[in-house]
Amino acid sequence: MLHHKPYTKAYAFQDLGVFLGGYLTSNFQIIMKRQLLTLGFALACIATQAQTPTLPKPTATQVAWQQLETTAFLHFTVNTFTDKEWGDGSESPSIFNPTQLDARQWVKALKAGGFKMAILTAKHHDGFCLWPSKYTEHSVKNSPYKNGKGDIVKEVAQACKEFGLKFGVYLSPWDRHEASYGTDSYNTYYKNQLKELLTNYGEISEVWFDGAKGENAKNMEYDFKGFWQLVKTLQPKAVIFSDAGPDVRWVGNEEGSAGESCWASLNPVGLAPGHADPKYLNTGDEKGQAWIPAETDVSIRPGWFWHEKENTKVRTPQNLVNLYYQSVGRNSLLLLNIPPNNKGLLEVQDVAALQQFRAILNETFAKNLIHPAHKKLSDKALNTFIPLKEKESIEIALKQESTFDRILLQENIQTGQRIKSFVIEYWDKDSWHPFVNSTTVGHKRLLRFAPIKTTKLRLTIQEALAPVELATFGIYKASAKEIEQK
Ligand code: FUL
Repeated sequence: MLHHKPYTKAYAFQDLGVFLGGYLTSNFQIIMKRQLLTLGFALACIATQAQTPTLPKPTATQVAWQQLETTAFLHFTVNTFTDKEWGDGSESPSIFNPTQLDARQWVKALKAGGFKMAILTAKHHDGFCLWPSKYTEHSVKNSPYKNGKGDIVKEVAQACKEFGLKFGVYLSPWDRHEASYGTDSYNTYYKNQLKELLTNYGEISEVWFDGAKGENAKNMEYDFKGFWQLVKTLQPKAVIFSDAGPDVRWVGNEEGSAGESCWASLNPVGLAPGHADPKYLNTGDEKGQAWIPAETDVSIRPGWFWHEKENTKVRTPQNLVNLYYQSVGRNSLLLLNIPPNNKGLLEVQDVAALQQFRAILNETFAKNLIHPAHKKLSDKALNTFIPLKEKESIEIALKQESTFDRILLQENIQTGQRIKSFVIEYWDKDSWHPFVNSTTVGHKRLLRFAPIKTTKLRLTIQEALAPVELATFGIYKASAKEIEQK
């Protein structure tokens, strides 16, 4: 490992203290010398602080969340039976009748697709609850499903536990059914329901606060602070999603694309659910003082809910892999929606696409071609890293001359996100040739390029907010199946 101690202003001030102190020799002078040394040290501390900006850092929960990489959304409600995307709240619970519902089938398919968490729409904008809430009649308890004895939140939570996935809930603040909506007492209604979800279903790992607000929302002032406080109190390990955090943010579009440059940092002042510039959310902000990484939510189908006519429009495995590069590969997290159908099952084509998506990724990233001597860059640990300063380069040898077309970089985000721009060159006969010119890295940067054959590479950090901690460098040859068959 390279060790660097940059000669900063701080060291210069310390040296000044030593230098002045060196002139003084008597007892009095020794006291003076000590004082000067102390002065030098104090100046050194001030200068160090002025020089190293305080960059935001993630909490351990945020790091663990980001490492999940691929998570799943399950959109399911009365819309599944009415062929709509947004219900208006007037739907009768009697239409909700998924006769073959099997939450284990859902979660098993997600597991095979490598998804690490499932987030269920416990309540969408139509107000219909997938659990028998005490606070409304508009729920599964008045539906034919299991003769009103069903609890789909419970079934999914249990299936997640069985298959080792984390579980999260979406509880839409916008409610087009509830009579108290639009008055302050709706906040109490909402908190009561949130409390049911946070206390009766085991560990909740993410709570999704949607920003949509519609026509009956004119006077509604949501008590988001109170909602979030409840989550922090009842499920302290859960991350809270909304457009602008507090823990994780929206990526700013529903097409599955994080910014080409994507900072986990953000300045959330003045932002609120439904009130944030999508472009700002898409790239984040290198000057942002809060760590609020981007979550990329996108559906495997054109709609968020199941529609029979969209059975032929399921994304291909290659298209899903593309989404992975555009989200996880740009310092974000993929939240892919796979909607159950009106029987209560995931469709076979969706299940097959998930499984093949994961097979392609597994094949591509099976073998890192880097030389084993670069252990710190090839082990999976974040805290074994190579420190690199701005303008500094590192040569990276391959195990043997090989052809490859993918590179993976990771920073030790535990101490923040620092790389602003970098270049990668390959060695050919007697000179270096640049072939990658890129920007942010953060948790993960994936690069795709035409195949290159070489024995070594050179990475140069061009700009960085602070000394870089390079945790991973991966060199791969993509699976042939990644190329979409037309
Ligand atoms: C949006 C909602 O309006 C959509 O129906 C969907 O739930 C999506 C994930 O969030 O704001």
